[in-house]
Amino acid sequence: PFMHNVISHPVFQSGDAKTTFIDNTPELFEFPRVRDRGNKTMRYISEITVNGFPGIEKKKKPFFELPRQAKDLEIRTVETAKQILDTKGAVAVAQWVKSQKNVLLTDTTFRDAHQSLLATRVRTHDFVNIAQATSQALPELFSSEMWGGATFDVAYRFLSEDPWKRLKLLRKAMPNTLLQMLFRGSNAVGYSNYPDNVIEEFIKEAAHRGIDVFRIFDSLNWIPQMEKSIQVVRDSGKIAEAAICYTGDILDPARTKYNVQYYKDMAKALEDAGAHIIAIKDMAGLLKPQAAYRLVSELKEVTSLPVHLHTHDTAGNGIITCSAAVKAGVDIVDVAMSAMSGATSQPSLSSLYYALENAGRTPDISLNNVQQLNHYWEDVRPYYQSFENGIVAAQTEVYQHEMPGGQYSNLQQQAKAVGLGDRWDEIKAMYQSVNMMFGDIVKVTPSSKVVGDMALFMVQNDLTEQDIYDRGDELSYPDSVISFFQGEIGQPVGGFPKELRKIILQGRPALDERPGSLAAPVDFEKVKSELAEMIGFEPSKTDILSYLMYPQVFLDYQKAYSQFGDVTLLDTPTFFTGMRLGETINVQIEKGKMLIIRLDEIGEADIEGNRTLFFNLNGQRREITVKDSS
Ligand code: 3PY
Ligand code: ZN
Repeated sequence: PFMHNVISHPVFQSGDAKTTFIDNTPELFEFPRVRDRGNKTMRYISEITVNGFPGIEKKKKPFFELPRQAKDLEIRTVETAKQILDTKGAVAVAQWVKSQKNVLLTDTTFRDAHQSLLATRVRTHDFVNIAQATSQALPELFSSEMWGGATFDVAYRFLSEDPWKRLKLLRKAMPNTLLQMLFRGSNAVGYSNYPDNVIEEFIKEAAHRGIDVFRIFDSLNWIPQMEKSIQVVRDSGKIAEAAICYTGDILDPARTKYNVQYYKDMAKALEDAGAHIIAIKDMAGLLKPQAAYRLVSELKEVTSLPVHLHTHDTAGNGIITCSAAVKAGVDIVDVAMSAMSGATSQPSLSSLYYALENAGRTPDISLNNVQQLNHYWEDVRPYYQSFENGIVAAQTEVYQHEMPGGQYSNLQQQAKAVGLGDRWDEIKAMYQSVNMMFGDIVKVTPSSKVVGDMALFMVQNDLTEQDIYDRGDELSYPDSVISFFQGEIGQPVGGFPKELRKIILQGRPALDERPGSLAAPVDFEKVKSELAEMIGFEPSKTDILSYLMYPQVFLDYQKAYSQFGDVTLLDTPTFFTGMRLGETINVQIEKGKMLIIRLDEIGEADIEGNRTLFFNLNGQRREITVKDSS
């Protein structure tokens, strides 16, 4: 047994403690550090145990078995797309994709699937536990989509996680898989426009830290807002996948704005802008099977680039849409593990496999391995039950309202929050009308939020379209709506409706140029010192970038981190529901270092509402007092 106290160490007492003393006797500093981490972790657990997890109904911690791990995987040795990128570059990957006879797959389980089903709440902990097995089990995948979109914001805001750390851990666990992110063009991973140098630094840093494929889109399909991103991705030696956002219905003669020709022209323009791959980004799941066949066939005629299809299964037709696209020659399709698929998510990987069996172009994968991985997700999904969006069946109504999968449940929550929960059908109908009022625009983050905010605003204030034209210049509109009409997220296809723009802007200035071209570049050194001042340590490049995207969210994350430490180490049931009386949990804080925590007693609340929780931490009794805010 060593002494825990530095002051009582003989070398220290002899007055001979030089700076090497610390290096030579690290164990003296180890104990307080472990104890400090233990205290922070127990403080977090106490908060959650007593007050519940913010934003969800407090409930008793359910009993869960450990998730089944993938077993008896068939190990296949193939040259992976990642190896081709690393040895031969992005153009070689695109050529390799084109030379495949069978359709390739992107697995969206780590990003869009949970964004669309579970409000983006799946934690790094649960990805890391299956990442290596996924990479080994499915070497034939084109890529794993695991970053970007809403994952960035939600990680900091709701999960107390640093998304860059997720990237680091997944990169390490999946060395031979292309890692793919969704990038919102000039909105990066945020909701507003950023100066060009922020876009540039963000992409470079993400590429440096392991992103291989950047799926770049603009929420209004405005190519000038995608060009910079495409160029920087190319310059970083990574794969620039430029997306066409699909809206409307190319086979509906009444919807002429977004016809096949429109999408073909856009594909050609993206190819000219330097894309390596063209994505069809069907974010709401509007692409019906016959339309998919026609669109893919015609795109393949005008572009020499591979075509990658992304759709959502909201209307229940996802597998048929993908099959039709495969028949028409699509090169890659997005699918998810079946336990994380269907409804607002992507179609199921294994279902698509069986749908294509013996039809030619069947994906080259081990279905046994897919099923093994799926066991894990069957067991993990119930951890997130509180975040399920409630859409358990197909909804063909999406063909009318056109709301993206990720927005549906969000807007529903927003509606409930302002007391309009019982007027949801009206809100959906209003969403559709607002889209037409705005000139039929592409709806995806952030433009979809503009339409949603306006629809809520109109229902809340019992306004009709006519009311807006009659007395709209006296109303105060949601900020997102004003900023859209000011041109701050870009120019919609065909321009703004002039009269409505005038009514809503009420004399405010408006842009018709690209906002990013006018924004002053960010002075990174200056931001660095400002941020250092606020957080009390020198921020890393990734900290600075995150702070630039989400200033308050990032600062709140830092504050929570200094209070509770690294809560990503907790298992998910404990993270969301705390501990049961008498329960023991293990928290691996480092290789070979474990916190063994038992909750022995929860004291009564005192008159100020404080409760003391009695724990046993690695054999020692500890007390934590928290305020019961019930
Ligand atoms: C996002 O931007 O988060 C999306 O998933 C858009 O579909
Ligand atoms: Zn999507």
